[in-house]
Amino acid sequence: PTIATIHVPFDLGAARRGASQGPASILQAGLQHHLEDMGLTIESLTEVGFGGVALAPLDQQIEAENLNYLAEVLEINTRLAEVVDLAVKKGSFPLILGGDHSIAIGTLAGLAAHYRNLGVIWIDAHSDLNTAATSPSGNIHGMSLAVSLGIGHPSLTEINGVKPKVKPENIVLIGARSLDEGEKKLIRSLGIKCYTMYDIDRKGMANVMQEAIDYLKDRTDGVHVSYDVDSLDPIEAPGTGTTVRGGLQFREAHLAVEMLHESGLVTSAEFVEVNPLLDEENKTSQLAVSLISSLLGEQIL
Ligand code: DIR
Ligand code: MN
Ligand code: MN
Ligand code: MN
Repeated sequence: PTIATIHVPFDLGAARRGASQGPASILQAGLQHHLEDMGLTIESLTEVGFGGVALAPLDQQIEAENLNYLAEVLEINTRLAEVVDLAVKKGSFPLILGGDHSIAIGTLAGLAAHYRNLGVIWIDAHSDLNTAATSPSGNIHGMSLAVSLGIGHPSLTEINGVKPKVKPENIVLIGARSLDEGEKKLIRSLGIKCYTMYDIDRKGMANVMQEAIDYLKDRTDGVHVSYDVDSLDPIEAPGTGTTVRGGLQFREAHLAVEMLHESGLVTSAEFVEVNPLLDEENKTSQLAVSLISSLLGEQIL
């Protein structure tokens, strides 16, 4: 299908500014040409932003504790959900470029209405399963998967009506190595499938991905890949706001998306948390281009 590229230059869900420059930087690193060289058809790019409208006063209208920039996160995700919804309606493959990971709220809200059982592969050093009550930071990019499960501030869980957007049994976490106490409890109590770095070390990425694919294949009618670049080791991806040592190696990260492409299950994807302000010679943006290409079918030979 045609690829609908959706840029979301937003970083108020994160701990640090700069992820808002991720989409431009990934584009600058040659995404468009690369995908066209692969023979893919790319729709003209859509940007989801505030269009110069200041939203600060809205902040006081929503009662919320430990939810930083809730009004802005709500607004951007409401807009993103509409754009993603439209892209799916048109039969395109939505490719969302973040932006911090709070934008998964809008992505999944836009996708949800089109699937009975949407699968989600969440590739991340974190699980983003916090709530205002469990979050150590108040940053909503650490809560987006919980919100998508219907757990969180009602203004966020109710975007686009459908609630929840995804069921716990249709989620697979890959690459986790920094989980907060409340997140661990939620993973256990909901029985969410979670392949930590320990599991990847133990079984190897090929086995982990095969298990993940086999697990999702029969129970889902579409699979969304939510790829946080902090899943990679900081040596490979220094340009991101919350690096954690002991992450995915370059080839492990690629093998995961190569196998996902091969599975034929993937129906949408987002790449988030690229922060060019923290990057070294655009390494992380270039990495994003290469991961996106692999997910969309680029092969070595
Ligand atoms: C941490 C960091 N668990 C939090 N989360 C991040 O603030 O909730 N997610 N960085 O990608
Ligand atoms: Mn994340
Ligand atoms: Mn992360
Ligand atoms: Mn290439």
